[in-house]
Amino acid sequence: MKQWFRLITLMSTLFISSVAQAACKHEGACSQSCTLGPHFISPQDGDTVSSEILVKMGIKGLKVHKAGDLIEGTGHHHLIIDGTYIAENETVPADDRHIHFGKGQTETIINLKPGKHTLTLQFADGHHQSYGEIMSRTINITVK
Ligand SMILES: [Cu+2]
Repeated sequence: MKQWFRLITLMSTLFISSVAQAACKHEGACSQSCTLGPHFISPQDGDTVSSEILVKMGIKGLKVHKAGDLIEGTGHHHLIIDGTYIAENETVPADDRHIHFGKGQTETIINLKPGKHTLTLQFADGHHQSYGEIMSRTINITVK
């Protein structure tokens, strides 16, 4: 009886670790998508891309919701081009380098000039007030 119990415990441990491994199969993707906060599904940090860039945004730990409604645990994405994260509770500016996705969008196409650029995702609440550095993610890309 004891051995049977031990076998079940071992099997469930193996099962859980294999599930965890499957979720984190690609280490690069894991370091982003397994951590709380926003992450880039594409492009990835260090990528070289053409000038028209499809940006896909993900979020872990909070839910995407349209701007205007202030609901705890929700917010929307902001893409900051060649800038930095917005301090907690500060309003995310709205200009051509700070793009709001207030309809709850999770992908967009941007055009950048050739050279090195940074892209920052900033998650903010329904009133565009930043959740701070912890809810931001910056990657470096090269446009050819
Ligand atoms: Cu916003």
